[in-house]
Amino acid sequence: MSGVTRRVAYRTCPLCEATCGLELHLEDDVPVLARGDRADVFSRGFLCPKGAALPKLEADPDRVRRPLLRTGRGSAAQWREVDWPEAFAVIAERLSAVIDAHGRDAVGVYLGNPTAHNLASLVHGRLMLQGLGTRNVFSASTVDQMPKQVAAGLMFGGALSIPVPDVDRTDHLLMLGANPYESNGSLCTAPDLPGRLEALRARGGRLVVVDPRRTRTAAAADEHLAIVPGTDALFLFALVHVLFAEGRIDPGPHLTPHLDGLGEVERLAADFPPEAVADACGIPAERIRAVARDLAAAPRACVYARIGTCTQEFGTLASWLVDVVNVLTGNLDRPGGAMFTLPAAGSASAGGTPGPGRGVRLGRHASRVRGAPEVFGEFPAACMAEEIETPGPGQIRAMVTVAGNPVCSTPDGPRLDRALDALDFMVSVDIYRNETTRHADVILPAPPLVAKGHYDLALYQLAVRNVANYSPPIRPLAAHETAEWEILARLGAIGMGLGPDADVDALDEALARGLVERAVARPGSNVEGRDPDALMTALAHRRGPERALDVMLRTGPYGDGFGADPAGLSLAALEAEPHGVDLGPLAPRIPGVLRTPTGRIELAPEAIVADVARLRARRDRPATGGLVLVGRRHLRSNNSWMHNVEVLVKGRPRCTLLVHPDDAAARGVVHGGTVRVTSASGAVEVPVEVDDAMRPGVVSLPHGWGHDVDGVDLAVARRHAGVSSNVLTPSDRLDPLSGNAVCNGIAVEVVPCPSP
Ligand SMILES: Nc1nc2c(c(=O)[nH]1)N[C@H]1C(S)=C(S)[C@@H](COP(=O)(O)OP(=O)(O)OC[C@H]3O[C@@H](n4cnc5c(=O)[nH]c(N)nc54)[C@H](O)[C@@H]3O)O[C@H]1N2
Ligand SMILES: Nc1nc2c(c(=O)[nH]1)N[C@H]1C(S)=C(S)[C@@H](COP(=O)(O)OP(=O)(O)OC[C@H]3O[C@@H](n4cnc5c(=O)[nH]c(N)nc54)[C@H](O)[C@@H]3O)O[C@H]1N2
Ligand code: SF4
Ligand SMILES: [Mo]
Repeated sequence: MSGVTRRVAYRTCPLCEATCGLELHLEDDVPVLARGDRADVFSRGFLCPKGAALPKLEADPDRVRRPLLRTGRGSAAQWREVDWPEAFAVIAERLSAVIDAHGRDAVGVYLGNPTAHNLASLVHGRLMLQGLGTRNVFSASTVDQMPKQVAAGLMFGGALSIPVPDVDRTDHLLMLGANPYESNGSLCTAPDLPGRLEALRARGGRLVVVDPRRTRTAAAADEHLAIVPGTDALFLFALVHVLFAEGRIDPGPHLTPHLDGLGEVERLAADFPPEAVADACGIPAERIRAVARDLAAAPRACVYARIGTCTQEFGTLASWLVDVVNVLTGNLDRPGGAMFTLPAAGSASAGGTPGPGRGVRLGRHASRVRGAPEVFGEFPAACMAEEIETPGPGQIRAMVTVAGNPVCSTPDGPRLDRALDALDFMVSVDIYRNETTRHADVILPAPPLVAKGHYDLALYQLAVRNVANYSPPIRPLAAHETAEWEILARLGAIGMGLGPDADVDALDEALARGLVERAVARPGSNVEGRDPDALMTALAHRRGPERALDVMLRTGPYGDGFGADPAGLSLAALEAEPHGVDLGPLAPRIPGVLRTPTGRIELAPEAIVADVARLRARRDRPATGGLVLVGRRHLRSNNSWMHNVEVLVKGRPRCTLLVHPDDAAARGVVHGGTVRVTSASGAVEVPVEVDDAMRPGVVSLPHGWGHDVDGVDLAVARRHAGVSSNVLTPSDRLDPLSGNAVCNGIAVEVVPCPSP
C-alpha cells in the first residue's frame, strides 16, 4: 500500500466524437479507474463502457511501446525493438531511397480515424504531409463523412462548415442513417446523445428515425421508417417535392436574402413526387407526405443524417438534401434547427472576412489509375490498392500510415493487404501491430494517453454547444517515448531531405510563427497588425501542439487577443478549468459563416445538380429481389481497434450477420448457424442472428473485425476474431462527387454453411 501515489486527473475521452469528461483515478500516474466527470461542463458525468475501459486499453500488454523493426515477411516476419534514432535512421534511408528513385508521389499516406481525435496529428500532421509532398494522400474520410464535407463545402463554402442538429432545443428531429445509442453521435459532438434524445421526447418533441434496421435508436423513437438502403436521396427529394407542392416552403426572413438556387431545387424536385419514389424507398407515399408536413409544421425542427447516408451510392446527394430541407423549412441556422458551431480555437469560417470567399475547389487533379478526382487534397481510400499495384510513373512504392487500419476499414481489404505486402517500404505510426501495421517495416508507437495533452480541435467544430476543454499531459514522456507531434514532424523532415536528426523544434517554431503571422495579417482579427515577434515571445514557454493551440485559442472568437481582452480565452485559461469552459448554446451565424464564391447559400451547386440524373436512374431501377448488406456499430466496439480489451469483447460474439426471419426461412438459414456471405468482391463465413429488427431483404454485419491473421500481436482480439465486412465491399463503387466508398447497400448472397 505504502509508496503508491494516488491522485485524480480530469481528461476528455479521446475514443469517439462525444468528448466525454473522464475522472481518471491514478496510481503512480497509471490510470486504474475511469469514471464520468460529473463536473464536466458538457458531459455532466456521462460515460460509456469504452471510456470506462480506458485504463485497460492503456495497460494492454500487446500495445507497442517502443519502435519495432521488422525483418522477413508474412509468417517469417520477426520483430525487434529498436531505439528511436535507429528507427528514424532506417526510415530516412529507405524512404529517401524511394523518393530519390521514383519521386514524391511514390510515397502514399493513409491517415486513420484517431488522427481526428488527436491534437498532435491535427496540428503537426500537416507538417508531415508538406514534408512528404505527395499527392497520394488517403484517409478514413472517404469511407466516412466525405460526402457531407463536399455537400457542405459547395453549399456554404467550407469543408467543415457542417451544420449540426441543435438537439437540446429542437422540437422535432428527423434522423437518417445514424444510431447514436451505439455510436454516441457523429458530426454532432454531444456527450450522452441518447440522453439528449430522451430529453427531446420528454419535453414533448418528436424523434423520427430512418434506418433499414430497427436499431436501439429507432426503437426509442416515435416513428421508425425502414428504408431500403441507398435510397435516402430519393426520400429526401420527395420531402422537398411535397414542401413545394403544398406551398410549405418558408425559409424565413433570416435566410431568404442569402439564398441562391431555390428555383433550381424546385425544378429538380418535380421529378421526385412521393409516389415515384415510394417503391424504391420501401416507404408508402402517404408516410413520406406526413413526414414532410410534420417537419414543416414543427416550430423548431431539424434533419440530421450520418454514416448510413454517406457511405452509400448517393452520399453527396443525400447529404446535400438534408440541408436543403433544413433551409426550405426555415430551420437552418436557427435555435432548435441545424446550426453552425463557433469553435473556440477558430475555424476557416470563424475568422477572416465573411461574404464572397474562395469556396471549395474539387478535382484539381485526378488519381493515376482510375482518374478519380481529388477531394480536399486526397484521393479515395478505395483507390489505394490499385495505386500500389499498378506499375508506371507515380506508382506508390512506400506507405506511411498514421492511426489507421485500412486493411480492415476500407473496401476490398484483402487486395489492399496483398498490395501492402508488396511495397518497398512502409512505416506506421500506431499503438498496435494489427492487420495493417504488420506490413510495416517500422512501427513508431504513439505515447500513451497519460503522456499527451488533448484538445478536440476537430470535434469542437461540430459540437452542439460551444465548449472548450483542454487536458494537459498527466505525466511527462518517459525516456523511451517520443511525442507524436515530434514523430510526425520528423517524418516530414525526412521527406524534406533533412535526414533523421533534423531540428524538429525549428520546424515546430516555424509552424507556430506561421499561425501567428496569419493571425496578425487577418483583417478584423483581435491581433490585427500586432508584432509577430512579441506574440512569439509571449508563447516562448510552450512548444508543440500546445503552442499552436494557444495561438488558435487566443486569436479565436473568444480569445484574449494576447492581452487585448484579459477576460478572453487562452490555453492558460483552459488549464485553470479542468472540467472545461461552456461558451453557451449555438447562435445564428448566417451570413458570417458563408464563404462561397457568391457569399450566399448555394442551394443548387452545379456539380450536385449534374449528379441528379444518376438518382433519376435509381428511381426507375427495378428491384432485384436479392439481399443487400449494411453495416452496424456496437457500443462496446470502436471501429477495428478496441477488440483487444477483454471487458469490451467478452460475452456473445458481436461479429454476426443479422437476417430477417423471412429471409432466413427462404434460405434455410437458422439462428446460431453459420452462413457464407458472397459479394462481387469476396466471401466470408459468419454466424447468424435471425432478427426481425432487420428490414426484409437487408442483412447487417459490423465492420472492423477479422483479426486472426499472421503477424498481428493482438492476443485477445484473435480469440474474438470475427471476419472483416470489407472483404465484401467492392473497391470500384464510389459516390462520384466525394470519392466515398459505398459500404452500405452491397448486393450479397447468403447460403447456409454445411454443419461441421
Ligand atoms: N461504439 C462505437 N461508437 C462509434 C464507433 C464505433 O465503431 N463504435 N465509430 C465512430 C465513428 S468512426 C463514426 S463515423 C460514428 C458513426 O456513427 P453513426 O452514423 O451513428 O453509425 P452507425 O451506428 O453505424 O449507424 C449507421 C446506421 O445507418 C444504417 N444504414 C445503413 N445503410 C443505410 C442507408 O442506406 N440509409 C439509412 N437511412 N440508413 C442506413 C445502419 O443500419 C445503421 O443503423 O460512430 C462513432 N462512434
Ligand atoms: N464496411 C464498413 N467499413 C467502414 C465503416 C463502416 O461503417 N462500414 N466505417 C468507416 C469509418 S466511419 C471509419 S472512421 C473507418 C476507420 O478506419 P481506420 O481509421 O482506418 O481504422 P480504425 O479501426 O479506426 O484504426 C485506428 C488505428 O489507430 C490506432 N490508434 C489508436 N489510437 C492511436 C493514437 O493515439 N495514435 C496513433 N498513432 N494510432 C492510434 C489503432 O491502433 C488502429 O490501428 O472505418 C470505415 N470503414
Ligand atoms: S461516449 Fe465516446 S467519448 Fe464518451 S466515454 Fe464513450 S467512447 Fe468516450
Ligand atoms: Mo468514422
